[in-house]
Amino acid sequence: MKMTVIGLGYIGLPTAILFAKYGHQVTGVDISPWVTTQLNAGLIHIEEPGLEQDLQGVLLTENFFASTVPASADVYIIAVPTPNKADQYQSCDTRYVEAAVNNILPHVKRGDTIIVESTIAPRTMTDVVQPVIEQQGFTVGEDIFLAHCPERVLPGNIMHELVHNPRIIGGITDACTEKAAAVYGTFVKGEMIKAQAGEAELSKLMENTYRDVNIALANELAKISERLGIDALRVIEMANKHPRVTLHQPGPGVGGHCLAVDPYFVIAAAPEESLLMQTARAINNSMPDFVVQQVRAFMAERERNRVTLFGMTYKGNIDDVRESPAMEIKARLDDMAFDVRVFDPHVAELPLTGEEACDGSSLLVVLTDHDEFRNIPTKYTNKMRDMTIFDTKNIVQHVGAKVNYVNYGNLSQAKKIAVVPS
Ligand code: SAJ
Repeated sequence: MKMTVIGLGYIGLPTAILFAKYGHQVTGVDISPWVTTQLNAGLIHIEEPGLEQDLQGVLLTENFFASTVPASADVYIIAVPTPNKADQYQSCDTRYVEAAVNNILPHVKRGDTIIVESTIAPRTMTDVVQPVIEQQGFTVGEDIFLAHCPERVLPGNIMHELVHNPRIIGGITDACTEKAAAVYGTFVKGEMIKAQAGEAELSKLMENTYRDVNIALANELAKISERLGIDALRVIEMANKHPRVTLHQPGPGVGGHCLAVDPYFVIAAAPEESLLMQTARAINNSMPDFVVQQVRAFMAERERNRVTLFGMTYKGNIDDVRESPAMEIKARLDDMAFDVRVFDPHVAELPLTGEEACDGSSLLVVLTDHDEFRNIPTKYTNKMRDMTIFDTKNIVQHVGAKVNYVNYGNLSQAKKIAVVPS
C-alpha cells in the first residue's frame, strides 16, 4: 500500500518505519525540515532501541522517504501531538490533529483510509474529525474509511510492542474497522480488538489513567509512611505478595506526554464524575514539592548549599524530558538558590560528568531510574562534601561503605541521622 504518516515523533516515526519494513511505500511527514533531512540521511532524532537500524534498512529498500509535505496515498496515519489546553480542566487540544486532517484532504480520494493514532478526548473522532472530512463531500464508512487506533507502546520497547501488543481498531463504522484492521494486519501479531471509535478513545485514556491512579496510591503511601516512620517499600513488597494486589512504585512524580496528560482528557469530558482521577493527578503533581521539602530538610544542617541531581528525563533509559518531574524539581531548587549540579547520561545537552556533578556536593538526589544509576561509584561520592544519597526511584543497588543511603523505605529515620562528612 502507499502510506502517508503525519508526525514523525516517538510514535509516528517507529510506526512509519515498521510499515515500510513490511513492504509498504511510506512517506513520513514532519513540519521540521531538520527532522526530515536527518531522517533521509539515516539519522534519528529520538532515542529508541533498534529504530536507527530499521530506518537505514528502509532507506536502502527505498520504502521510506521523509518529507515536509504529504504525498497521495491509500492510507493516511495521523500521529501528531495532542497537548493539554490551558483551560480549567486542561482539556485536549486537537488543533494539530485538525491541521493534519486538513493537510491531507487535498490528496485524499474515494476508497482511502484515514487512521488517527494520536491520543484524543472522548468523541473527538465523531465530533471533530468526521465532520471535517464530510465537509469535503465524502461519506465516512462508504467512500472514506475512518478509524482511531491508539498506540499503546512503552518508550524504550516500541519496536517490539508495536508488533506484539494487542491493537485496538476503533472504526466509525464496521466497514471502517475492517479497512483499518487490514492495514495493521500487515505486522501486528498481537490481538486485533475491533471496537467503535468512542470505545477506542476512552479505552486508551483509561489505560494511562489506571496507571496514574495506581502510582498516586503508591505516592500517597510514601507520604503516609514518612509521617508514620514505616518502610513504604517493604510495605509495597509485602502487599504485592497478595494474589490480587499490585501496588505501583512511589517516585518524584509522574512525567511524560501520556500519564501526566491523558487523564485530563477524561476529566474535562466529565468533571463531576471524575473525582478520583482529579485527586490522583493532584497527588502525583504534588510529588516534586514533596521531594523538594526532603531536600530542604537534608540540607538544613549543611554548611554548603550544593545539591547534585542524577537524572532529568521523565523515566529511565530514554532521552525524553517532557513533563519531567526532575525538571520541575531542578527549577524549584534553582529558585530557592541552591547550587544545583545535574548529571544525566541520556541528555546530550547536559555537559557535566557524574564526578563533576558530585564535586563539593552535600546531597545527591536520584530522580530517574536509568540503569547507569544502579551503581553509584565511590569515585563520584568521594568527591562529595557530605555523602548522602536520596534515591527517589529506589534504583541504586551499590554505593560506597561510608554513604548515607536514603530511599522511601528509610526516609523518616534518615532525616534524623547526623551529617556524614566525607
Ligand atoms: N512511574 C512511577 N511509578 C511506577 C511506574 C511509573 O512513578 O510504578 C512514573 C515514571 O517514572 C514516569 C511516569 O510514571 O515518570 C510514566 O512512565 P511509564 O513507564 O508508566 O509510562 P510511559 O508514559 O512511558 O508510557 C505509558 C504506557 N502506558 C501504560 O503502561 C498504561 C505506554 O504503554 C503508553 O503507550 C504510553 O504511556 C502512551 O504513549 O500513552
